[in-house]
Amino acid sequence: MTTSAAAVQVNAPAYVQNTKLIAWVAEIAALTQPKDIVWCDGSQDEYDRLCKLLVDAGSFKKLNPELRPNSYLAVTDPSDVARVEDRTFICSERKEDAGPTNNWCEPAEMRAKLQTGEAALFKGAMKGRTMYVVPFSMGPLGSDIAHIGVELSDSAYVAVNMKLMTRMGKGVLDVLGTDGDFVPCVHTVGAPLEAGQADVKWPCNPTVKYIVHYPATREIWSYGSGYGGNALLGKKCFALRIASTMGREQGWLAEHMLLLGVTNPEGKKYHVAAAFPSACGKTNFSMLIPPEGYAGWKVTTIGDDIAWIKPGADGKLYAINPEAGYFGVAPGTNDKTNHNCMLSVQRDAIFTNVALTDDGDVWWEGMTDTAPAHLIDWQGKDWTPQIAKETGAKAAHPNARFTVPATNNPALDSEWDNPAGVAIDAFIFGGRRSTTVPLVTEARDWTEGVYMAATMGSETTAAAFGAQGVVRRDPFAMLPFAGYNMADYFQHWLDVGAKLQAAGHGVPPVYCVNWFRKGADGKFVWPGYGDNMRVLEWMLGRIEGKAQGVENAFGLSPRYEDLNWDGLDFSREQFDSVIGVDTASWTQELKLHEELFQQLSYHLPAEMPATKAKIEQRLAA
Ligand code: SAT
Ligand code: MN
Repeated sequence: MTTSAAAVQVNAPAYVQNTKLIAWVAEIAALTQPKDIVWCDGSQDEYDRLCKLLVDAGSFKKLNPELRPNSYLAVTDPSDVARVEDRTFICSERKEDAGPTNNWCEPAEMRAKLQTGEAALFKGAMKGRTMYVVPFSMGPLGSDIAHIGVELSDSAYVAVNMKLMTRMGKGVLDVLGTDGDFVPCVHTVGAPLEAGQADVKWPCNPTVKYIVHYPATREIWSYGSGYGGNALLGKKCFALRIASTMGREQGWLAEHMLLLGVTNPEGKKYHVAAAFPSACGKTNFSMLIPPEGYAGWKVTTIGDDIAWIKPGADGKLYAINPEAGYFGVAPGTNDKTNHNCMLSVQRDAIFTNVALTDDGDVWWEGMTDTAPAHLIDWQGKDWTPQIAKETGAKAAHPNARFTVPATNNPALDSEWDNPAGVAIDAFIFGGRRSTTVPLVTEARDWTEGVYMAATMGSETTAAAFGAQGVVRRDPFAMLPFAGYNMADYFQHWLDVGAKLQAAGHGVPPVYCVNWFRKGADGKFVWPGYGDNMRVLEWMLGRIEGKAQGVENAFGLSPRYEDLNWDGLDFSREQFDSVIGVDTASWTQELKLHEELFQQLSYHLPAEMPATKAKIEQRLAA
């Protein structure tokens, strides 16, 4: 420990009573050597002060307050635009416990690299920067389902985003008390400043990134990136990777799912949890506006990305949204695809990597039918429709995001902040597949539902670094987010269902959906967005015992006459092209399921190959 490190004042405010927290802050400060430490109280004053600091540093641009009140634009380093899955590690004691779908490194080896070794990356990593202490609650303060984390970060951008994305600040420390437990999250942009060295607008480490989880000690260490899930550690790192391991031990589920409420014209309300990979429309689905012909129906948002789900004493599964804001994909969002979202981001928003208009507002591809005549693109260059045509330059990065508090959403569900959560009536799993997978299929039982979720495939998107549009298996939409062996994760889902059923309770029905089948012209056949209500209505009809369907090899799907077509011109032929289970395609598809099972052979539940065998038999029949 150097003398300069020892000189950093921890400066805990008097209201901080948790001795473990104070000691840990001191320890991390000694390691990372920030120039000072700021404890975030979560107040509006603090938010405004930090935003001003970011504006003064050139990291934020304040948007025109008349067009976009209380909102900012940040643009990142081109190397730092998405989650880095190949730099994400699950450091369990045993490699098998991380499983073949995660990167693994022995904890001691990783600790040497990050903390203890001669050239450990976190040593002095915060030099010349302020370390923010960001206490946050994932879930309503004091909820039985909620958990507390504290993120130490040298990024003011992270601190202000955490204020929007979580319940952040002093209230959390009150709940933490003198001896409460928290998940320690350490984050640095990995760009220490030497004395006199000028800062850049988006500090990060362009070449070295580590997103590291130690499930045994429930720690998160993130180095080198300032972006999204790499840096806002409450989100994927805690609420999915660490929480999934907690849920496995404690009998609950941490899922990459939106949560919505849907109320029918009779006033009966249902709650649905739906898993889709990143950038496959969870935010849009959670804010759906029922189409024409659906008078009296209402969809309300509880969450748009993550659900924590616990079995209650009554045998129902209760879910909360651990987050308090939305970090959603901007491109493609418009008044038609997601009107509620457009209203949500009308003010109080932080935009990252979208384009700037000449009048100080934001724009992204798909926001309006016609692009503005001139923009500054996300890389700070002049952009015109002509330049775009000639060079293919995007005004906004395809993974450009908005951060906005949930309370801005006009469709926010009245129960969204209920500490008890909402009882789940149905699960949906959906991928992005231009072929093969039908619009909607009901699983015949829980095991078949787990199989559908486990074998889900999806075409990759810009939400993660790497090639796009490639089909990969994304079990439960959790491929990048499961904190332990994926095969054990399947088993955990089977166990949760088995336990409920053994106690004489029912389990929610499980559906597999695919909004993304394409026609011969390469265009999506299903209109999607608001029209997804038709599929939702069919599911609720099934729950109520009113709606019909027919069995196919995969499960049970509606016929044309089983869906409500009021207000939509969609032919029987079009429907056939999105609902069919084609034998040749499914024979091929099952080979990919088999590949997944080969990969996950260690601890793979026997129910998985058994269910596959049944599908094969039905296909052959
Ligand atoms: O960057 S995030 O991980 O928060 C967004 C996503 O990929 O879902
Ligand atoms: Mn997500």
